[in-house]
Amino acid sequence: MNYEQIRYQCASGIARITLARPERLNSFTVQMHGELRDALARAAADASARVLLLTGEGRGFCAGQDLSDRAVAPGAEPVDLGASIERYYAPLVLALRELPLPVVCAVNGVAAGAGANLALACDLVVACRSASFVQAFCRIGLVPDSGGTYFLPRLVGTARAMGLALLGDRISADQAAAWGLIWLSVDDAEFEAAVEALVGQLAKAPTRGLAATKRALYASAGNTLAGQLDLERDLQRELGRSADYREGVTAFLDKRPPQFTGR
Ligand code: T3D
Repeated sequence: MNYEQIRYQCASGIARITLARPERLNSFTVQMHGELRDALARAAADASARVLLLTGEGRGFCAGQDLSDRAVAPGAEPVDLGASIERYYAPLVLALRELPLPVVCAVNGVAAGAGANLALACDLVVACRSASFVQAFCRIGLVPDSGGTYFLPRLVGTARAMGLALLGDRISADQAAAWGLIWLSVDDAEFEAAVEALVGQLAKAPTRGLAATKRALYASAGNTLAGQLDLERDLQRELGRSADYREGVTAFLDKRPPQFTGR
C-alpha cells in the first residue's frame, strides 16, 4: 500500500509512523485510518521491529476526526458515528494496545479529541513542552471516545477526568506530566534527542519481556490479585525459556552489557 497521509519507515529496530496532514493538524480521515491500520499491521509482522514510534508532522500531533468530513447539510442524514467508531477508532486503539512491542507516542504539538486519546492508547507518551492536550469532544456535543472514558479516570482519577472531559480545557504538557496523564514533558529544544534516546533504548531491550510486561500491566485493571499472580506466573514461565533471559543472566554474571535480540 502506498501512503499519502502518513509516513512509515522501519530501520535499526525502530518502526516509525508519522501522521502527515499537517495543514489539518493531522486530523483523521477514512484514508488516514486505512493507512494507519496497514502500517500497524506491517510493524506487527516485521520481525526486525523492536519498538514503534508514533508522532505527527508540523505543529500538531493530531486534532481527532477531520470535522470537515462531518458537515451535515440541512435535512440530510448525519454520518453514523457509532459505525465510524466501530470500524476505525476502536480497532486502532486495540491494535496499539495489543501490539507485542512497546509503543512510544511523541506528542509534537496539540493533541485533541481522538488525537489526545490516540496518544493515551500508547505505552509511553513523551510530549514537547509546547504541546497540549484537549478533550475537545464536549465542545461539539460528543462523549470522549477512542478509549478516553477508559484511560482518563485510570490515569488521573475521576475528579480530573471529569474536569478534562466536561470542560474541554486545553492543558499543557507539563500539567499532563504532573497529573500522570503522560510519562514525560521535555523542552522543545531537547525533544527530538530525548525521543531518539528513548526509542533507541527500547530497540535494544528484551522485546518479548517488554511485550509481556505491557500485557500484564494492562490486564491488571480487570484482574483480581490472584488472577494477576497467575498471569505473572504464566508469563514468567514463558520468558524464562527465552533467549533474551538467558543472555541477560549470562551477561550479568560475565559483568558485561547484554546483547538482546528480542527473542
Ligand atoms: O466523527 C466520528 O467518526 C466520531 C469520532 C470522533 C472523534 C473526534 O476526534 S471528535 C473531536 C474532533 N476534534 C475536535 O473537535 C478538535 C477541533 N480542533 C480544535 O479544537 C483546534 O483546532 C485545536 C484545539 C486542535 C487547535 O487549535 P489551534 O488554535 O492551535 O489551531 P486552529 O487554528 O484551530 O487549527 C489549525 C487549522 O487546522 C485550521 O484550519 P485553517 O483555518 O488554518 O484552514 C483548523 O480548521 C484545522 N483543524 C483543526 N482541527 C481540525 C481541523 N480541521 C478539521 N478537523 C479538525 N478536527
